[in-house]
Amino acid sequence: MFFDEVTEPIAYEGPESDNPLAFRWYDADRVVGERTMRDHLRMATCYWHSFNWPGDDVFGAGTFDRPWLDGSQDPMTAARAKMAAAFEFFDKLGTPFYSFHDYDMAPEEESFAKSCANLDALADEAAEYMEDTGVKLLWGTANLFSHPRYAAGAATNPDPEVFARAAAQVRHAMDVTHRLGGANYVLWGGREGYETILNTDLRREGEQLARFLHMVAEYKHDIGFTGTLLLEPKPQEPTKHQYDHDVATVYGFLVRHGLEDEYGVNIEGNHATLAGHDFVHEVATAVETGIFGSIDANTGDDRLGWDTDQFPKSVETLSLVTYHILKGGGFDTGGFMFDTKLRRQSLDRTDLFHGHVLGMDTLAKSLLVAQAMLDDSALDDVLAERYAGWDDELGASILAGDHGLASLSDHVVDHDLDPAPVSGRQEALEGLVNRYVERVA
Ligand code: XLS
Ligand code: NI
Ligand code: NI
Repeated sequence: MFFDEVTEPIAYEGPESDNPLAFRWYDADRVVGERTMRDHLRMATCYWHSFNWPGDDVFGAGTFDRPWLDGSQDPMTAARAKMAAAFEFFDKLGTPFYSFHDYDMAPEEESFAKSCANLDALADEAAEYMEDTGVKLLWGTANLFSHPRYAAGAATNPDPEVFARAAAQVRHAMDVTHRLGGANYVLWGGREGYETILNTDLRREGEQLARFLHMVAEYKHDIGFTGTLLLEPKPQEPTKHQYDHDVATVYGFLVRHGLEDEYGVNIEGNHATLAGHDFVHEVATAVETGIFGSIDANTGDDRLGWDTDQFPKSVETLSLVTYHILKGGGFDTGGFMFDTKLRRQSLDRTDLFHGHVLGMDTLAKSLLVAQAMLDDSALDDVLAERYAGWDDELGASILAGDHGLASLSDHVVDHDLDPAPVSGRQEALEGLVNRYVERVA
């Protein structure tokens, strides 16, 4: 046992509870609209920040109490201890899913074949833990950014041998994800970007990336993997310019290369704000373009311009996000995955529970707010009224293509048109959303 301070699974105790290790809003079996909270939110814990990261930063060493990361152990023994800790945590916390990178789970070796053998052996053990605990895999992915060989990119590397190495790695990570019943496979292109245009051929790198993504999609069909392929947009960090800048950029790239039916997006809250967008903007754009897939549920700091990956805590922000997800029909294969890091001073193992309980309760309460707004058509009615003209004769005939500039010009002159501006009522609507947040129960 690694989490001795938490002896029982975290339980729902209701909003009045002061127990910091109980849920005040997340009541897994509670039915909200047409699904239980568990099935709506499909929450997942991540292997990397939670179990692989010792709490180091660019200025200092690890601060966390993580015995399974003890570097003096044999790497496979340490990986097994880490897996035991991870599944004990998932089970006590009650997130129904988890996610991992290949080399979070298994130690990477100099030889690719040996790294694959490590991962295969550990994946077999993960399958047993999954069977015993009922925890499922939301998604798997390959780490194509940590090793120095990927410093200049994986698929977008100037050296085709690096491309080949990345392809081999993704193939194996997809095989393992498939074997473990993963609901999705994610590609985050942390190094698929560039530092300076002086050494970068944008045309070549774009073509390389498209070829890579076509190969991944072909392989998915070859092996009969039925999960969803997801790209995770991020504008920068670690590279200065990342090609998957935001949802709209990814959508344009997919359409340009005929990939829009093969890929969706995994939208991360902190990446949205790094791109200069509201989190909900990214979600609404994905829903509207038909590529919404999954969420990395985290948040940045209001004043820090980097990916701090904090646990989500704003019900207001997440209510709007969840509202747009519900409007789009809810999650299909995706879910809310905690791609979240504790602060470096949150040293104790139990702090991992505090972070996740905070995030899970925030999402659960947000779901209730979103469902209430949906049930009352509160925001839908506003839109219907605001755009009503487009359903009337003039609007409909414009959209149907019955007009050109000349005929519209005649229309304006004939009717002496002088449309009056109307209020957008932003503050009234913000107050409306606040009332939902206040009154939810
Ligand atoms: C980093 C990304 C990463 C992906 C998985 O910023 O969020 O954690 O989610 O490779
Ligand atoms: Ni992420
Ligand atoms: Ni991130």
